[in-house]
Amino acid sequence: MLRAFEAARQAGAEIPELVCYEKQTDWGGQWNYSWRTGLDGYGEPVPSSMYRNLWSNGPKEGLEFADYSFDEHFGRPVSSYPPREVLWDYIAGRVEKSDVRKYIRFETAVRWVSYDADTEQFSVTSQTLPTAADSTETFDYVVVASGHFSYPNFPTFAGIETFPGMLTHAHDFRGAEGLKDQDVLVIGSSYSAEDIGSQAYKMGARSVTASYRTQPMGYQWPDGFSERPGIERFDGNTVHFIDGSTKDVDAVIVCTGYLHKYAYLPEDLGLRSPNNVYPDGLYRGVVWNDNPKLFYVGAQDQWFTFNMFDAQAWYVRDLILGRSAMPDRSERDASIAEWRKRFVALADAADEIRFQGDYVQDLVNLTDYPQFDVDGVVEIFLAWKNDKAADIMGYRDYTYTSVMTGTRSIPHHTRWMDELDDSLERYLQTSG
Ligand code: NA7
Repeated sequence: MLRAFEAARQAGAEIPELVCYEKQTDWGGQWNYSWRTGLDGYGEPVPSSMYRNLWSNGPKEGLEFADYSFDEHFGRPVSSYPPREVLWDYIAGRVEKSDVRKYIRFETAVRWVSYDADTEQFSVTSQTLPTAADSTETFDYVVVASGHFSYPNFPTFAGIETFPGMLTHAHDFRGAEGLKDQDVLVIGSSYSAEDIGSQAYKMGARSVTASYRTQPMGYQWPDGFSERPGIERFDGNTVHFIDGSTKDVDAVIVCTGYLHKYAYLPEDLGLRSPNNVYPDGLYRGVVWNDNPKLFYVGAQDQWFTFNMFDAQAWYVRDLILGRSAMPDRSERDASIAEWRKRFVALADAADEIRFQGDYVQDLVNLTDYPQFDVDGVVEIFLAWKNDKAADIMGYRDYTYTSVMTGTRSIPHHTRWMDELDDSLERYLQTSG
């Protein structure tokens, strides 16, 4: 969002006063890894769900910024699935270059936002964590960009209260090294279960069992990795599945997703939605329909990530600057209804990828965000899905071609399965 305004400012536009509140000590959001879980040093909930050995699970060619390529950042081709520290470095390089740190108040938590219909302004009460100093300031617009993968959706299961082994949610999972020689259960069948289960396997778990509620992931898992249906109950460390089978496990990682929760927003401003690609109540996916001075950036579940957030931010910026007109309520309602109609008809992930491509293209067309080959990115994601289906433990060794630069990525010097050092320094070595 700051980068969007800064791009306009650098092109000669007058931009409004900007304040960005950031609870953490540095930028990067999810990519800003913290070893802490639960509460941080100030007693605040730790927002990031990042784990040490996470590598991107989608090709970087799908998320590349249109105005800051990986080539520009690294000065040479790199592989398609960078580890988290490398991706953080890329994000940070771009904002560093655009000089937006000055707008950010780090270690400052927003406590409450309220809207006054008479003054048509928001009051934002925040607290500077190191000093506990409070302040309340007023703003014409508020953009919610605090993400929706911070508050775990943590269901209960019969008997889990006496499970004797390690039990955690994906949100609090920090690394799989401790799972070596363990029998591991992951609950869920989406990206967290897939990736944490794979990490456990990579780090030498004796067995990995994934329990699905609706549909198995269905990959060709290696020996020792299997999928089972839902859980009927736990009995000590024995898991009973609804098909009557049982499995003794040492560790349980609950990968059941996240809640849209915005602790600083009142009921009438807070988005409540399942995790999906078109949450209801947001015009063009970003404008809070009940109060179009409030915006959400990044509220969708996503394939496109960084470049979609960019397209959203550029559009929100243009609405705030008055470059784009805010449609009236009936026009917004009609637009939401049309996109939601398409959304509910989506049959599978490939459909969702194409849908999200159309959504990103729609936003790019409305702004001066650099046009890029969105259909080409859709094709990359569809190829990625096939590559995963063919080789779930090896897909991160595959390479793709950037639609931004035409650069073909290079294979990492070491296969993902064999690479135990996730550091930036190691990544940038030219040989293994
Ligand atoms: P997701 O993608 O929201 O998936 C949540 C998963 O948890 C999904 O498989 C759900 O099964 C499952 N789930 C939810 N509640 C339950 C219960 N009560 N019992 C069993 N299973 C349940 O979250 P992730 O953490 O995997 O991914 C989040 C993001 O991280 C993702 O978008 C990527 O960007 C990375 P369902 O299929 O609904 O039955």
